[in-house]
Amino acid sequence: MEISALTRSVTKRNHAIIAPDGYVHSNIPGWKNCTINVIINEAMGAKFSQLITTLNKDGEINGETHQAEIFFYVIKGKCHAKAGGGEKELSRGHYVYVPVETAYKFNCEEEGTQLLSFHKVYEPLPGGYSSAPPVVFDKAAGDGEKYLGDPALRLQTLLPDKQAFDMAVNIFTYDPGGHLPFVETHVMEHGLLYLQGQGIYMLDHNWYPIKQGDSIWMAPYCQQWFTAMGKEPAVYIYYKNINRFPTVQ
Ligand code: UGY
Ligand code: MN
Repeated sequence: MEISALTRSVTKRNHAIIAPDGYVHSNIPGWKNCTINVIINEAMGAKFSQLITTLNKDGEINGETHQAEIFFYVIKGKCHAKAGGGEKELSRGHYVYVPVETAYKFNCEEEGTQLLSFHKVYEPLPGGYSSAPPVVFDKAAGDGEKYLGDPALRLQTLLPDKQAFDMAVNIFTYDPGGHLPFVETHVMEHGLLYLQGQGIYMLDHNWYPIKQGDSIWMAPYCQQWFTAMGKEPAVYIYYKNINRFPTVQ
């Protein structure tokens, strides 16, 4: 039996591991019949939020973005999504990017449908919100491109490579034994969710066992390295801030 005083979750100054055993639910106005877990947000020291939301019977996510854009990704199940003028049936692997000042609505088609979302205050290019990206509906497909010449690592980028976007969301696949080629030390921040597999993450010279369902926050300059273990590839989806001036403007 598990001892209830134990967890793999940690929250430190510049990184956190949040395993599902520590979830305590939240409510958001307009998000009805949902189980909401705020995994990462500003209260932690982050500059974005990461939520995992489970749509229960008659679950509905209804709202309008203001200064913050939202990226939604279907982890499992089925739902119907509307954003801006568009609408689509979504299942596992589908995603929707909702820019600033846009209405959105998700209706549950299958009880237990789970959505990952990243929320970030949008930093407009000169020209203001008129330069903001459009709504994007799409689906993650295949495994992505070989990463830095290593066939054991594959990276898939989900959002278009355009300056208007100030966030990237990527899916990283590591074959068992695959590892990051060097310890990354960078200004960009990350939020991650493990979709599959397991491995060891090094965060600021601390070593953590990680598995499917775990989330990680890495602040700017949190040093990072990962290797996949086990019999199946390790796969994580992650957020990264990109394409903007690196200091106060
Ligand atoms: O895009 C990245 O910085 C990525 N390679 N980082 C990571 O997976 N921790
Ligand atoms: Mn990185």
